Amino acid sequence: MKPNRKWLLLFLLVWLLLFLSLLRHFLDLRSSSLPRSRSAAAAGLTRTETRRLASVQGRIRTLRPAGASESDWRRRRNDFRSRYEAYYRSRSLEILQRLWSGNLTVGMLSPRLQKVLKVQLSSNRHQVVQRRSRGRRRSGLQLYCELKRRTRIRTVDGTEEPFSGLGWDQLVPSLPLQELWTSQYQSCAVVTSAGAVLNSSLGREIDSHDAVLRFNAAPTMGFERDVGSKTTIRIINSQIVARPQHEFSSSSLYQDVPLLVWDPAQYSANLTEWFQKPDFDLFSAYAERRRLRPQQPFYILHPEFIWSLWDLIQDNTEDQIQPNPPSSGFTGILLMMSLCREVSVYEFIPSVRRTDLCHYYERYHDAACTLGAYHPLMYEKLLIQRINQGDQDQLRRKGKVTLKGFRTVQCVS
Ligand code: NCC
Repeated sequence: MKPNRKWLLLFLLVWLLLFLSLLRHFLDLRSSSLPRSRSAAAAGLTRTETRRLASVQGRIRTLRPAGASESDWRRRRNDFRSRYEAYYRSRSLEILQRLWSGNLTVGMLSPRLQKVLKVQLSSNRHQVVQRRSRGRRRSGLQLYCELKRRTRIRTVDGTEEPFSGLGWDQLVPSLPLQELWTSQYQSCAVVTSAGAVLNSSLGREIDSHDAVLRFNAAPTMGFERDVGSKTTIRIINSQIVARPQHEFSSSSLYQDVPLLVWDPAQYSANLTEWFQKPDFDLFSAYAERRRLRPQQPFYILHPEFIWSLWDLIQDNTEDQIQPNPPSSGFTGILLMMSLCREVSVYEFIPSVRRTDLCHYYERYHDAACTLGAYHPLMYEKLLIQRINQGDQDQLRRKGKVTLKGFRTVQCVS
């Protein structure tokens, strides 16, 4: 190559680099001059960036906007997140005290807090037929009796279409879930997966119960001091069986223990419609596990049961609740109240250890895990608070609620 051509090429390259860096600078300026929401503006984020951050119900996984360098974006994202979290923390004691005393409604939360808690009231993806609350606030005993009257645990038993046509009456366990344990348990523990369980040293107390219920991917190994090691039954949602990252077929979490899986059908769907379009495909993994391990008691909650619990929560709440199924936690508490004489629930209603750490077993922070987001979680917690038989000290210090099993209290109808 001639020396002149070489210089020309070098010159063009320098100009190209200069042009690109000017373009990047220009884009940065443009995005920062767009209108912003107040809190996002404080954190230096555009509205699009804010929406991106707030849109994901689970982990805050976001795309870096064009023009922002990785480190710059990460810095701004963390800044935004910590401002939101700081705001939540500054209000969380007040929220907690209201929850402990049962005096909390969504209306009491500022729009900003509702946003932090990602309260989802607007979308109705399960086509729930909304109902008006009767507006009558029942006493603790009346509420307990209403829960007792309306909690009829139901699992898919293979006798209804399409399952009967598929021979599922032979596939599901021959013993109904309610008859799995011959005698009724005296005392049971429900251990939520909340981050606040960490450093609780509750493990020994939890293990002293006759039966312990755990949820989803919550492990005991490595956390024995805080959560104990006994697991009598595990409730899992359909994401656990359907999403590869949970390794349902190989993980020891889901073996050698009775399992109860649930999946939200559309509110008014029949079983055939649900079978054709579940939220996450639980059916193939279920059938496979039943064939491979027929000895493992494994049940599918009937979707009508799930929605009957939603009706129950709505009928006893003055606010309009999220049109989404109750959390595994609420379902689990009612299950154990049907099976046990006394139920201790840990960190469903948060203790003084409250934290925005979502789960005790992973480093992921999101205040919405405890009170908001998809499930009508806050309302579930308020109902459980109303029937708590334990004292305030146990609630505040241990996050422990004590409930009487359904068979121990006589209700006059
Ligand atoms: O988080 P999750 O719940 O598995 O927790 C089990 C139950 O513990 C109670 N909980 C949990 C965390 C927290 N900070 N406070 C709490 O009170 C709740 O009662 C909760 O039900 C579920 O209910 O099945 C849920 O499952 C997760 C997720 O699918 C599984 O963990 C599998 O990864 C859902 N999160 C997402 O889908 C992102 C969660 O909404 C409900």
